[in-house]
Amino acid sequence: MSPPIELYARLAEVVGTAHVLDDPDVIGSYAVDWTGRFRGEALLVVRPGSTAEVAAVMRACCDAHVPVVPQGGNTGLVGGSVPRGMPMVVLSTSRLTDRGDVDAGASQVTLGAGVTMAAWRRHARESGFDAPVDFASRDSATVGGAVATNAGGSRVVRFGTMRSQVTGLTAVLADGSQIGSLAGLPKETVGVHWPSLLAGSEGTLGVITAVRLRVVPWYRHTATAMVATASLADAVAVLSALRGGVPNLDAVELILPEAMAVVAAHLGTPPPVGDEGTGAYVVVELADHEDPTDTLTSALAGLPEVRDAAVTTEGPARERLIAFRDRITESISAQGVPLKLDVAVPVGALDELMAAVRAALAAHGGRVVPFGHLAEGNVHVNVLEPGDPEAITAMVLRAAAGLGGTISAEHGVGVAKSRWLHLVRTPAELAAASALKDALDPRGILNPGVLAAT
Ligand code: FAD
Ligand code: 2HG
Ligand code: ZN
Repeated sequence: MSPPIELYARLAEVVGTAHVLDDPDVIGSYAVDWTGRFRGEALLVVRPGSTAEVAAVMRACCDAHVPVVPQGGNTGLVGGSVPRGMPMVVLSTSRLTDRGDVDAGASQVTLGAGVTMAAWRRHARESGFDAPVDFASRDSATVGGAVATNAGGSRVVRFGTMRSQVTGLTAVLADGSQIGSLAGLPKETVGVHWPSLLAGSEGTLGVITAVRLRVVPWYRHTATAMVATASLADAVAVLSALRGGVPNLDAVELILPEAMAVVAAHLGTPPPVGDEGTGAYVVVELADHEDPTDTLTSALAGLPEVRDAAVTTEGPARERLIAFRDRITESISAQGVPLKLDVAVPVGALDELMAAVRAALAAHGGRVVPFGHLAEGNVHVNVLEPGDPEAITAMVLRAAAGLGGTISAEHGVGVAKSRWLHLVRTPAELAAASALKDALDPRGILNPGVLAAT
């Protein structure tokens, strides 16, 4: 479908013709997601360079009743970052890359929404600080996208999810009005808190244009261990012991044997620890101003559930070890387009969750590749060649919800999980969320279909 000529002209007037893309060969990549599972049709791609330009773009699209998908690095895994169902304008944040100086006294920094997670970390480190959130798509994922999805990653055990890092933001609503502040006041109580409202809203309530984020001390020394246990229950026992008594815990990640097999084959290297009897692998990191290797080694040595362990410090040896966790997603994609389910349950219910997952696979076919973030009871249930994706999704999401958990821990709901929202939200809650959406976006032009319960 060709874009309306008047809309093209109005957008070009706002951002300049170089930043309104309409060549089908160029805009095709903006219309398919990272997994290759979700694709649609982009009417145009528009790349505003400031909050004022984002506001003018939104006013133009609102006047024309044309839907808009905000897009950052397009690394989202739930289909929320690309057009779907109908042709849409893709609003790319790739030019919103301003970076303020790190404010050491406040331990905060202001960044444009299109700054990548890796650039946030680099920028913080240049001033002796660090970014508290990290995950494998860091080179492409943007801070705006990470706030919009309330992303998690490996350091949540220490610093919390993206939501906890936002002390201020600016955003543009569907009609082009601008809200928010970048003052970053640690204390202010004046009603609606825009960061709280927009974190996790997945581009449905507003386009985030800049964020004021916390930075944390940069611990120059990281000790990393890969531990093999006989079972998932033993892995949870290791987690409990570490949480109970080990300082400076920075990550406690989970790899189940099927995922270890896939990533080890992809890397062309056998698992660094464990044997046939391994039921779970745990990646543990401590980060501190002094080398914490001895602390980690002695903590693990005292645990009866540890069958085997390898411990490394910073440098190539750590990179090799961490690749077994960081590169699982990539190794799955190398084998095909997976069904991705991102569930979490209280850690004590992980065994039951995995029993339900395996039952779903036995009943409906597919190869499960499970891994995740042990400290948050978050399992990424990836399924290759799913026999009946709908039936598997139903069983796994119902099991997670039934165990007191959630259907989306950190990737968001997008379009992939929207019809399952009723499992974790009451009719009253869904009605309130829908009323909020209608109030802020009465024409329904911001990311239609995303987070929309059906
Ligand atoms: P996009 O993918 O472009 O968009 C994601 C959603 O946010 C969409 O709904 C979009 O409309 C909205 N959005 C984007 N920018 C804005 C904005 N400025 N204003 C309003 N809405 C916006 N996630 C984790 O939580 N933990 C992990 O450990 C993790 N590991 C990953 C590893 C790999 C290899 C990959 C590919 C992904 C991983 N993810 C992980 C997913 C994570 O990269 C994304 O969810 C990320 O947070 C989204 O950032 P993005 O800039 O790519 O946003
Ligand atoms: C991770 O923890 C990411 O590595 C990606 O959240 C998860 O591929 C996935 O399912
Ligand atoms: Zn994850």
